[in-house]
Amino acid sequence: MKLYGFFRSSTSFRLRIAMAWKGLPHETAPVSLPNMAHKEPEFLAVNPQGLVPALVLDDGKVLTQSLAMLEWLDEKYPTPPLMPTDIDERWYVRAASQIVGCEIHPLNNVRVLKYIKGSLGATADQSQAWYEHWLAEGMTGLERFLVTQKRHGKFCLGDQFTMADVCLVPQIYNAMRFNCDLSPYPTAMAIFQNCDALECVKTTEPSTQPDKF
Ligand SMILES: N[C@@H](CCC(=O)N[C@@H](CS)C(=O)NCC(=O)O)C(=O)O
Repeated sequence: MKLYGFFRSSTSFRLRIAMAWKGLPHETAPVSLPNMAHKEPEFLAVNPQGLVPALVLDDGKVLTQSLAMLEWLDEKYPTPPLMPTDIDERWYVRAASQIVGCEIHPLNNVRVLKYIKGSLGATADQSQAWYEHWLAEGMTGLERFLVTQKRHGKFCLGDQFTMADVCLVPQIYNAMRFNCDLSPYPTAMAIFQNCDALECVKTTEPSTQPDKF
């Protein structure tokens, strides 16, 4: 398998964590977002949407969209799992994953920040304020979700490492890079610290990647 990604892309980081968790060997193919390599014909031939990550399977099939990819990996390689078996718990893990994947990440993506700065003329401070606002909205929602659901433990779902944790970790790395105040989210941050100690995170975090700069 060949994973196309970028070292500090949080959706690429999700895939790296999941593949390391499952011990799946793969080739890494860096795609430079600052150099717009994701819009070059070579990469568009892999993912016509022009976004990372993309996973090329050994039979040539291409998987895109990180949340769908994580579930595919879990169905194809079920051990160790990233999803619980109980349907209520599966809902819970998907809901927590989607708070990050649908409520935070899409609003703070590279192309969104570029658009508000480039086409709409926002200053660097305004762009930072945008990032912090949507991060806070999403993280407040996630913190409340974790606290009121009362299902968390060492990880989002008790002591079981799941897709929800796979989504949480890269988002926190990203928020730290943007110097966001994460103190209002003690539950999520305690979970993050536990995840950050895992080998599958330590060996895949952005600074370990060959394309880091
Ligand atoms: N919903 C997609 C989002 C993919 C995505 O937006 N990837 C970012 C990197 S984290 C990207 O390729 N950005 C390029 C750009 O915004 O131009 C997924 O979960 O895979």
